[in-house]
Amino acid sequence: MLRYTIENMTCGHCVGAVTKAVRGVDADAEILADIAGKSLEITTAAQGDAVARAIGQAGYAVTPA
Ligand SMILES: [Cu+2]
Repeated sequence: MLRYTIENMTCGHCVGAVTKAVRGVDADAEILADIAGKSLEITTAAQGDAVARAIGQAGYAVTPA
């Protein structure tokens, strides 16, 4: 499981955009977002750096949590 802090994930739209970015790397990824905690848990077989890069390219400030 991957766990990230995403500082600028502030609403449902952001969660949708982040989810889309992650699914672009792994269509079967399971994503658990916590807007209040600015955290994201991802169950995926994909490489963490590929997932983080995709989230970053979508415009989100992603750091490992
Ligand atoms: Cu938002």
